Amino acid sequence: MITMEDIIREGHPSLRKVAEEVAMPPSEEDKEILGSLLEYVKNSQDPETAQKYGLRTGIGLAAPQIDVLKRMLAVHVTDPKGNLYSYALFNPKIVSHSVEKSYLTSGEGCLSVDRHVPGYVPRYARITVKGIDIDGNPVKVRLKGMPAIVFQHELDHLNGIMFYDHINNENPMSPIPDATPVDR
Ligand code: K3U
Ligand code: NI
Repeated sequence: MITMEDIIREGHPSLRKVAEEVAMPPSEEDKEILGSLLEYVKNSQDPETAQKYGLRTGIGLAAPQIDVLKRMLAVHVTDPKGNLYSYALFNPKIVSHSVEKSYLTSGEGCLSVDRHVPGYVPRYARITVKGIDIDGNPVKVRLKGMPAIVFQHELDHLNGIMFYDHINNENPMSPIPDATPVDR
């Protein structure tokens, strides 16, 4: 299982690299890695398991964060209505997105960043993502709100981009044009 010791932190060069496509059908090794990403996020949201292993709570994790430069990510997040969005995908890709933007009013956090970085991170308000699930089946999902924001944060990790790269340096809290605020 993945613990905080496996998660690399900002400054590590792998966080700035573009990850490679995963060969399909997925190998057993790649399936194991993808499964372990989702397992981490679930474990970290279970108070007993998180305490036992010292896991920082997360709602997503991407393979480059455990120094595996392959296009794999996991998201496990509940929207305000209580709907669970739980995905583990190989080769995820945004195939369409809204013109409208959104941003998290509380800003974003990252398991690879051990500090608070304030500021609004502009994201697309709605995205459609295609990818391949752990069994090798194609998946197409439409997302908005928090799940869409988390997906874009994790997709950025596959391209060597950190959330704070998107923050306006001069005024981190300046209004983002055509953006809808999202509360956690
Ligand atoms: O921000 C975090 C959080 C934890 C519990 C509930 C709500 C938020 C922890 S940081 C986090 O989960 C990142 C995961 C990372 F770094 F591995 F990508 C995902 C994320 C958090 C906030 C906004 C967007 C993405
Ligand atoms: Ni992150």
